[in-house]
Amino acid sequence: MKNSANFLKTLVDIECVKFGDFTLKSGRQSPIYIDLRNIVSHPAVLTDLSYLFKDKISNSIQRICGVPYAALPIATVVSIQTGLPMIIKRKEVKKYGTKKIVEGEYNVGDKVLLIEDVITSGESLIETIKELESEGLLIEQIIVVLDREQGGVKRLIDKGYQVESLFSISSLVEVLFKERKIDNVIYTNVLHFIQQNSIIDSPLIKPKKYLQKTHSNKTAQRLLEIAHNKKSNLIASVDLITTKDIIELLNKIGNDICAVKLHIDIIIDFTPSFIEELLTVANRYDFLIIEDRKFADIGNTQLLQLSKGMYAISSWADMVTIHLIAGESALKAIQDWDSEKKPALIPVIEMSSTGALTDHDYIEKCKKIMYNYNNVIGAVCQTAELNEGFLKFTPGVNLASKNDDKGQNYNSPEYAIEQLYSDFLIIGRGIYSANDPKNEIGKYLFAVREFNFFGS
Ligand code: BMP
Repeated sequence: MKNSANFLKTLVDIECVKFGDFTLKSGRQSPIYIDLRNIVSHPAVLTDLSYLFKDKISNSIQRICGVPYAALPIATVVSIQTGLPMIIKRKEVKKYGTKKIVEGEYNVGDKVLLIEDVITSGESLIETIKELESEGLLIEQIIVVLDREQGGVKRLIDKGYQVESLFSISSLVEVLFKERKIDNVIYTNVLHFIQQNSIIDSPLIKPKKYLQKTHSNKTAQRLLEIAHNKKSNLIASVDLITTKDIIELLNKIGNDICAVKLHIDIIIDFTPSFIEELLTVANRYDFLIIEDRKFADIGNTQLLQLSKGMYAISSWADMVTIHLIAGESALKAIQDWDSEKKPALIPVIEMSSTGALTDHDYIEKCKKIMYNYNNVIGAVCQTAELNEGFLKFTPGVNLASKNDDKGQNYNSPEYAIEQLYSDFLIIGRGIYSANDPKNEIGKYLFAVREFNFFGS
């Protein structure tokens, strides 16, 4: 028997689940299309499915019935697998002969397991239930293969039925994402779609989040204070290549950001005097500095890269990014480093780009390592969930675009805060490429302030 992850991957292979841009019956656009009817042509998949059902069926069940038509073959294999007899509910009442609505043998009072392939609003299940009940059958249990998370399950539970689903769309995409069957863009698009289309009690409606006020790390505490004072959790990623452009931009948007993120090594006219200018603007407008160096080497080399060379990063950066690819020793070397000025660390544990290799296992390994170090204040990530107190920094935020042509993927500020639970939004081209960056950053500020994210 295959496991659930393999089963879900197969659903994509046999095109029962497709990703793209689909127009639904309702006229709405959807990034996912589900039609399990194709399963009927794949006996091995049907057999796998029957195993998944087998464990869930309660002992009291006496008859199995599938909602016509899609669930009929599923009910059949489950019946064969369990030895429980099946009945069929007709879709249309026969106009001749017995005029029966339910075919097969049953007795009034028999306890029925009702099977459905996909549940949306629950409408067709309710219809079937009514007809079975009018024949004197008792609906003991309902199992659906896939819950579209649009209120159907809740509706039936509210009516007193025992309903469960083998999978939900969220669990489906979660598994496919972890298994690298879909990328981050598809994953977030589908989650977004489910959230937008859920009617009642979607598991994706998460409790409201506020930006925390305190932190045990001094730099993180300072960052949080600035964010709360300015009511801005925006970090400008100023990926400009001349010192003049960088300083000019910071003079325009300095009051609206809590930090600037730089790639110091892309500046073509760098001299140490730039650092003095940078620190002066940072002081003037009160924001912190992140150098997005993404260290990724053995401990000893990292210490040299941090402190030496013409950039001498550790002498001016409040925070630096680091990859944990070299393992825990890279963090330990920085923690044990006897230096007066040590930037706080923000490991990059999940990347925003299409095809990023930062899969679930990698993220989990990174988290396990980084939680042991108090100079690690959080992580750069997208969907990863961090332990309480660790700050989530999310790049790939843009109001105007969904992606660029070089693999970058974007989410809106709303989505980053409400769905990804980000603490700090990192915005690059969305601001610095705008015709009027000051005006543009106002739109991002408006979006984040709308949530009362900073409390009252
Ligand atoms: P932009 O908003 O222009 O796409 O810029 C995003 C910035 O965030 C870039 O400086 C990039 O290096 C950085 N970044 C990212 O985009 N994705 C990641 O996963 C990690 C990053 O540091």
